[in-house]
This record gives sequence, structure tokens and C-alpha cells, in this order.
Amino acid sequence: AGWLADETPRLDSSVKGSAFEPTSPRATETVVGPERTVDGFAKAFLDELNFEAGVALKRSTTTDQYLALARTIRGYLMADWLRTAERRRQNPTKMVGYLSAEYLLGRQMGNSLLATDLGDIAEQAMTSLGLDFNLLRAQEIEPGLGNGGLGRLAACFIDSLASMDVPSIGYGIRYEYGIFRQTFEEGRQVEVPDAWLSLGAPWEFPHPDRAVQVNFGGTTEQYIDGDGRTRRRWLPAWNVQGIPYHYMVPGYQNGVVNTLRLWSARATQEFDLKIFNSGDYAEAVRAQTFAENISKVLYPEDSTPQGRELRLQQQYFFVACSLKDFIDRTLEEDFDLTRLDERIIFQLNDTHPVIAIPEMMRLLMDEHDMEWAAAWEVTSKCFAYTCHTLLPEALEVWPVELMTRLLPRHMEIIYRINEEFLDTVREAFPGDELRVRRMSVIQEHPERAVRMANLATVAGVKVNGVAALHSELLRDKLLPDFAALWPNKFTNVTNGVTPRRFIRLANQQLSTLITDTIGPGWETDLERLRELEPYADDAAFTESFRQVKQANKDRLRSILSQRDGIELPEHAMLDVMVKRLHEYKRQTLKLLHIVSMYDDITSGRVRREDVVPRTFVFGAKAAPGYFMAKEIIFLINSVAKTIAQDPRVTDLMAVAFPANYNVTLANKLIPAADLSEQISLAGKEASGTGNMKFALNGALTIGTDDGANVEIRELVGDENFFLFGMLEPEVAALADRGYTPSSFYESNPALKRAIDLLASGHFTGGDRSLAAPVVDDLLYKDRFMALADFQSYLDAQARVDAAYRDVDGWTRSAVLNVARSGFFSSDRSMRDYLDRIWMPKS
Ligand code: HBZ
Repeated sequence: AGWLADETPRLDSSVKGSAFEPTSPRATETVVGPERTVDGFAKAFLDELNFEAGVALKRSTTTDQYLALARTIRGYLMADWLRTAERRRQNPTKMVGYLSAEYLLGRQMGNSLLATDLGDIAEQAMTSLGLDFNLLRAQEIEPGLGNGGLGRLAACFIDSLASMDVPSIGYGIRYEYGIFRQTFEEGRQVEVPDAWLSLGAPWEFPHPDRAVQVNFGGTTEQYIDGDGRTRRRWLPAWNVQGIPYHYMVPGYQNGVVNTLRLWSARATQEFDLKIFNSGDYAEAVRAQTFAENISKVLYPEDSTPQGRELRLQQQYFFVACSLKDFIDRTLEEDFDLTRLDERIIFQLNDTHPVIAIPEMMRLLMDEHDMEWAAAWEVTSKCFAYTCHTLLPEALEVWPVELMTRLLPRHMEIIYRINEEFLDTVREAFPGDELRVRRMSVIQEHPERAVRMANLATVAGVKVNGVAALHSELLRDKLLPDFAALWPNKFTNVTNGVTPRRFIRLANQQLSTLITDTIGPGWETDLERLRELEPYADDAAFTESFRQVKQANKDRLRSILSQRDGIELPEHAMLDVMVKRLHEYKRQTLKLLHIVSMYDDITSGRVRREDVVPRTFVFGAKAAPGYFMAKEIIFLINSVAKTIAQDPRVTDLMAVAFPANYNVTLANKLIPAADLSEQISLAGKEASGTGNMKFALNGALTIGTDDGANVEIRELVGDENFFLFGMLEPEVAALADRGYTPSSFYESNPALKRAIDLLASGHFTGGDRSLAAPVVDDLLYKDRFMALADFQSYLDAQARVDAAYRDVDGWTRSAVLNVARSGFFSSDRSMRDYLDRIWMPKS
């Protein structure tokens, strides 16, 4: 990347005084949206179609109509958006800056209609124009700018912050390609690029006029400033521009619209021109492509960071844009930066944005003339860090060599932060050099590298895990040395999900039933679901509740039939496992249960009339480079196919694996589920959030004592939750003793039969080698102890069958799951962040 090496370094990367600065306004404007009537909506829609898109209704395509509909809805949010922004400018208070490399937003149209309460008007307006409203809604490609739980959590959080009117802004990356589209070819995952912008992007507002420059590479040097002080500065080698794209984040029917600001990379124009003028047109275009690669694609690895240069470029890119945006444009002009913490707290969504810490130091010192001590004083009050994992291999480390090459000034700053930090450690624990090495921000082996979690913990005001158990293990097992030094830095905020998208939008019938029963308002006060408890024994209510579940199942059957050509039986327990494909989540354990059930039926070991018919649904994407995860997908598809073709079992079991599980599909699947599978090895799933969505939609959980399952079980009650498996301390003890999976195989006949049948090639067209990668791993490694938990899982599944046969008992439990899960609203999570991290009282 030396193509800018001979460019004169530009230390001043600000574009102040550009077109961004508003010219002094004279008129006071009142922004009024279109009229909230069917005619008003229809007129606004036609205006969009005719005057913005330049298309006549009778010549318009479905895409034209979808785009015009989206822009029309957007128009209704505009006045609230401008008013929210102005109100915040007039009354500057401390803000939350949510820094996240991922936002898994899901479709925008339904959510915008819900926020504005325009659903009925919009539908009638479309009908009045002879258009199919639902067909138009189905055109939207969801922005899949995230991998899984972490990205979806960010989306839930900004929804809650807007619904609670918390002054906040989300910062992230506008990937041109989001999470890949998953297809199956002969049962194997094939990834297709997600061209989510291809139809046009009606929900975003590009602001190329507000570009921010971001520097990379080069060297640093010492110099004497005008006051005779010795200082250091960065002489970068190349740069790109960040173009902000604004997205509306509407609160739920409260007149608040916050902003999500996503950055897109462009080549720096002056630079292009320079090469262009030198006559090398091809080189100019190449340079442009190079720059734009930075925001081109979301990395689809969700737990094994590959340490790729482009990934670090992405992280620094969006963080540098965001900090600059906040300081130069959001903060009042001439604000005293030594008091920055009175205006902002940046929440770091995992380690991905942690490079923001040295960047803030650099900005304050190199660009705002602050001394180290003052800069550190304020920087160490402006960030808080959320950890989302417990797997050591998931913690990001960046090789010093790479960091020095890409961000030399930041590397210097990190060294100094570390030096001062290690002095503190030595003072607190004299003579304990082993501890010093463990805690250092720099690891020495296997290569010198920056430990981003350590950096975040050193600089952050707080460090939090995402469920009670996880926060405990984070403090006591992952970062115990830090907890010994700073016990009060560690806290917990249990995750939550937005009830707007995951109940109101996803499950309209349940929402209506709830509102009819306890009245409106529960959508923003989810603990009110408790008021449903007495109805768990009310015959009329439980009958309606069952009907809602059945209607959701019927809808799912028709969706899967249309979408994937999967035909599901009408009456069967719907048993669902949807989440990223990961060994620790143990989709293989689910598969062993299915194979075992199949074997029991086909071998006549159980009587057919004793079998509770089940439909198993999987949804899971595997990271493209994760070999074992892809083999597991292949094996699930192989089992599904064999079962579908075996007349001995088709009336009793079916396995569906619709491709490309995403937020849109989750919204159809979760409301239909009877049973929610949350079966990770205890101590490995930080929280889970799917588990919360299922409980809130009246599915019962079969789960381990892991992540937020623990809290779900505590709240809904043991008798309404199917617990199985080792507890975390038992897992740790077994690992210490030495785990031998084959001993479980040898000593458990049911397990042996299931594994032997898988290994036999029965599900893989007689080819044993096709099942071997998964089977051999289970028998000889089984890092996540699926075999050790197998019997306990089978026993719990037997309890599930028995419970399901008791229709009234099951419905009662399902109702109680809904009634007692209000705690899992992301509104509550936001209150906890406010109380414990962002605005603590003391
Ligand atoms: O974050 C998940 C946890 O596995 C899950 O337990 C938790 O509920 C959820 C929200 O806190 N973690 C992720 O989803 N992680 C990622 O998606 C990821 C993405 C890129 C990475 C690393 C992890 O480089």
C-alpha cells in the first residue's frame, strides 16, 4: 500500500469550513410530513413515484413501487427526525455513542410502519391504487450488516434507546456486501454475495459533502512545536475518505427518531486527481478500488478472528470517522475537551472498535494540543467495554508488526498506555512478574501482538459481560488478574431483545391477544406481561393462545413451502434450533437426538403410537472457512433428506433446514416454535438472545445451564423449562480430569447406536467417508462434550414428549414463559447500562 508514500503528509485531516458548515439560517422552518390519511398517503406515494423516481404508476415495476413506498413512509418520519436532532442540539447533554462494527437490522419497512402507526393507512392507500401491499413489503432485502447475536444486539439496543428517548447515536460500517446469502448445493453450503443495495437504498441518506479523512501507514517523528515543546506526530502514507450514510432509528410511537451513522470508504479525491493528471488512468482507478475495499464486505467469521489487515483497516476506519464526527460536528463548537466525558460515553461492542482508545488519545494530544496526563484522564472516562465471548481463541489480538505498519502512532500510544499500566500492576503486586506478563496489553508469544481485550479493560470505565453467568466467568476465569486489581470495574448487563420487532411485528396475533387481555402499553413496559399470569389457567385465554400458535405454525408451513419447497406435516411439535453453526452450540447433539429417534422408530424399539410427532427445524450459517461447521451442515441436510424419503418415519418426524437463516426468517420461525433448543456446553454461550425471543413467543426451552438460559429458567420456573447437561463447574472438572468421548460411546448403548448409524453411511448414500469428519471428531475430540451430555439430553427430550402430550399443561407453561420473560426486553438492558455504566448515580 505504498501508493501514497510520496504524498505530502496532511496532519490536518479536518474538513471544517467545508460545505458541511450550515450557512447562517434566517427562516425558521416547520417541517410537516404528509397528511396521515389514506388519500394523503396515496398522494405522497404518487409524488415519490412520479416526481422523485420519474415513473408513471401504470408503467412502474414492483421495485419502483417498493422504493416509492419506502420513501413515502420515510417522509412521515422526517419531521420527528429533524425535531429530535434540533432538540438535542438545543439542550446538549451526555450522549451514548454506540460503537459497533455490526448492525444486523432486519427489514426496515415493517418497523417504520409500526413506529409511525401507519400500517393500516399504508395498506389501504396501496389497495386504493390497486397495489398488493404485502407483495411490496416482500421486496425489501434486509440489511444484513452483522453476523449473528452481537450484530442483532446492537440493532435491538438502538431501537430501545430511541424508544426510551435516550440521547444516543450508533456508529458503524456501511458494508456494500453484508453477511453472505447461504444456498445449499447437494446439501453443502455455498455462499453467494449479498448485494443488498442492488435494488436501491431507500432507507439511507448519503452525505458525501460531510466526508471525513482517515489516514493510514507511514511513520512518526519528533518535532518542536511553536511553544518550544517536544512533541510527536504522525506522517501518514495514505488516506481514504469516510462518507457518512444516515439511517433513521425511530422510537416506538413516541415522536423520537435517532440516528445510525454508517461509514462508507471512498478514495480521496485530490489523490485520484494527482495520479489521473499524471496520465495513469488505470492506476487512478486501481487506487480508488483499493480505498473502497475497506467497506466492501462484512467479515463472516464470528468467532475466530483471522487477524487480517483489511479487518484492522475496517475497524480503524469507522472508529476514526466516528470520533472525528463526534468531536468536530456533534459537540458544541469550542467545547472544553478536558470535560469530554460530560458529553459522551462510547460503548465498545466487543473489541472490534477498541482502537478508538488510542485514536482518542491521538486526537486529544496531536490534534488538540493536550498533554498525555490530561488526555488519559479524560479518555479513561469516555469508554466502556462489552465482552461477548468466553472462548479464548475468539479474543482479538493484532500483531505488533501489522499495527506498526498500519497505525504507527497508535502503536506508540498503546506502548505508553501499557508502560504506565504495568507500573500500576507492579505497584499493586510487587515482584509478581508472571502476573505482569499475563496482564500486559502486549503478548510476546507466539508473536508480539496487542491484546485488544486487555487494552479495553485498562482504559474502560467498566467491563461488562452479557448475562449473569457470563459476567461472573468473565471476571473470575477470563480476566481474573484485572478483577483482582479493579474489582469494581466489572459488572453485568444481561442482554435483551426489542419487543417491538420480536413480538409486535413478528407475532401480531399474540400481540393482539395480549393487548385484548391486559390493555395496551406492554410494548414499552414489558414487565407488564406479568399481568398475563392469572390467564395461564383461563380456559378461554389458553384456547386463544393455542389458536395463535397454530396459526403461526400454519403460516410457517406455507412460507417454507413457497420459499424452500419444504412440505411439513400439519400437526407435530415444532422443535427449532436457529443460530450460527458452531461446535460449542452443539448442533451435533441435536442431530444425535434426531438420529436416535429415527433409530428407535425404524428398529421398532418404540411403539409408533408412543411417539410424539416432531418437526425439527434448523437455521444456521457457517463461517465460510470453518471446515467442521460446514461438514455438520452437510450431515444435517443428509439426515433430513434420508428421513424425508423413508416411509417408515415420515408420519412421525421431519427435518427442515431452510437456507439463509436471517432476521426476516427468524420473525416467521420463532412465533411458530413449540420448543426452543439452547443446548450449548455450559460456560461457552455468553448469553444467547434467540433463547429470549422464543420464550417471549411462548416456546418452552430445552437448555443447558448456560448464558441467559440460567436467568430464563429462574424467571419462568423449573417446571416450565427443560434443563439438562453438566453445570459449568462439572464441565471444568471433567476437562481437568481429562475427557475421553469414546468412553461415553462405549458405555451408552443408545449413543453407540446413533453414532454407528451415522457412521454407517446410512444417511450419506452408503458412503461412510462423508460422515467421517463429524463422527471422528465426536469420537476422538469432541471439544464441547456433546457425548458427555447426550444421555441427559435424551432424558430431557423424553420429559418434553410427556409434557407435550398434556396439551393443557403445555399451554399453561407456554403462557407462563411469555408472562415471566418481560425482563428480557432490551429496554431493561438499556436501563441497566444507564444505571451501571453510562450514568451511575455515585
Ligand atoms: O453475542 C454473541 C454471543 O455468542 C452470544 O452468546 C450473545 O448473546 C451475543 C450478544 O451478546 N457473539 C457474537 O455474535 N459474536 C459475533 O458475531 C462476532 C462477530 C465478529 C467477530 C467475533 C464475534 O470477529
